[in-house]
Amino acid sequence: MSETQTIRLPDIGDFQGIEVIEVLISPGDRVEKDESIITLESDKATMEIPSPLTGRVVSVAVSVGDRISEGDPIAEIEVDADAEAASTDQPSDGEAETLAPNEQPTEDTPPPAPAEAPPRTLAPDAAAPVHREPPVTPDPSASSGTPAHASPAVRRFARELGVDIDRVNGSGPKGRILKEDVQNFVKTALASAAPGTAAASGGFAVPQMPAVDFSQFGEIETTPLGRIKKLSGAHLHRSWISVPHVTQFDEADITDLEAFRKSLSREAERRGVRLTPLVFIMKAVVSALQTFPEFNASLSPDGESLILKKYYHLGIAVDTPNGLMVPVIRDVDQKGIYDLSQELADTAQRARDGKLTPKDLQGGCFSISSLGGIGGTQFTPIVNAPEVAILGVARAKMQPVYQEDGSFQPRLMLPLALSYDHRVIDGAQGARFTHHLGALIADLRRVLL
Ligand code: CAO
Repeated sequence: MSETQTIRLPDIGDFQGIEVIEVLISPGDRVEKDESIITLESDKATMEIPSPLTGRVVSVAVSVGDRISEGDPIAEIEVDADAEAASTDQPSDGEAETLAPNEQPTEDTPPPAPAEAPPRTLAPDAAAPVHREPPVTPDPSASSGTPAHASPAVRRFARELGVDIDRVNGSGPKGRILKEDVQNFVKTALASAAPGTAAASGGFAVPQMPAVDFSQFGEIETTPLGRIKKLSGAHLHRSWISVPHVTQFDEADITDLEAFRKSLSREAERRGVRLTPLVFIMKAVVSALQTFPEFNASLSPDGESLILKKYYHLGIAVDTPNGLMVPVIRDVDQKGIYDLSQELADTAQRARDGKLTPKDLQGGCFSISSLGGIGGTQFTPIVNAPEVAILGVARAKMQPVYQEDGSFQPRLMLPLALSYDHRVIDGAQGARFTHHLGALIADLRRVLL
């Protein structure tokens, strides 16, 4: 049996009276769970709101131009009984769980993540201008020179076609770029470019991977990528091709730090937390960022200036069953080791349970990706743009280290890999930062200096 339920606007962070710029459903439409139903736009971010339900749209309570806030009704849905039962049994993807209709968000039932809200799976900051697309364009001369005004759906459509949205002229209200504008752009580009000359643009095009029928070589099984994997994949790809990366390697002698950490284990146990090297590294990173402020910064969208941040929010890469997520631990400079451990453990658990909210994923200044608990000697992390640097931490290993008296001592050495945006950070600064960080980790008393 089906029943009618109301979809309301979930908690989407610090937004009130946010404008509806697109209504993607009409009465009579069928809508699937997680499918976008409306697009909202503030002066800082554009986001799609997904349906928490599968069913038929009975009525739509909002129109383009309306301003809505958390809890306002969006639509009435006649819910499919089967789909509802299925979705109760099997939460989709494991990402932020969806709200039951008419239910207010609570700590245990977090709101759905807006469809385009960055999972900060190495994700763009929702507080920053909406996506900067990779420079794939058939006609750079067509650039309007101003940031594109388009909904996430249109941006996604453009991205799928390899179109740089900033080059498309919008014909919608206030110059908004519509899907038809992207289609016309592609038609014009195809008509004007000679066959096989994607580089007729003067920009560069990523050559298409040829489609291969793998089944001709043996048995295969095709499984769709989850939403988090798709979002993080797009963000990683964008960062990879738009940020000129350099990775600087170094190591820190953590023999003394490890002894200190072990000396605190009883106290940590008493407080109900588990101390790992990561929280000490976080404190050392903040100290290094204070010494090297250009690492705690982002390039302005026009690439003309550097925005230095006076707060210290660190993104921490978390391995979840649904893919990589990078929740943000705020004000690391103001928190002690035990509080940080507790917050890190809680945040990592919520990430793994798919209970992070968009707010948990925003505002990072610098990221740390620690694979030390898993293994490996080194790796090259991808900068979490619009941040300008990321620290990779691999597994510490006991090694014979040469001493000035000619002897070798067994020391516990921690491999560090700092990837940075070479547009902002010079190689010498990268080496200085990494060396300084290594010295801080080796002797945390230096953090006090
Ligand atoms: N060297 C040696 N041992 C380490 C270590 C290191 N660098 N880092 C952690 N360990 C140890 C810990 O001390 C712990 O052992 P004990 O329980 O005996 O103390 C064990 O490894 C497991 O640690 P952990 O991984 O559970 O905890 P953490 O605080 O180090 O990391 C978190 C937390 C959430 C970052 C981690 O669990 C995680 O998800 N890492 C994956 C990040 C990732 O996927 N990165 C790739 C992104 S692509 O660039």
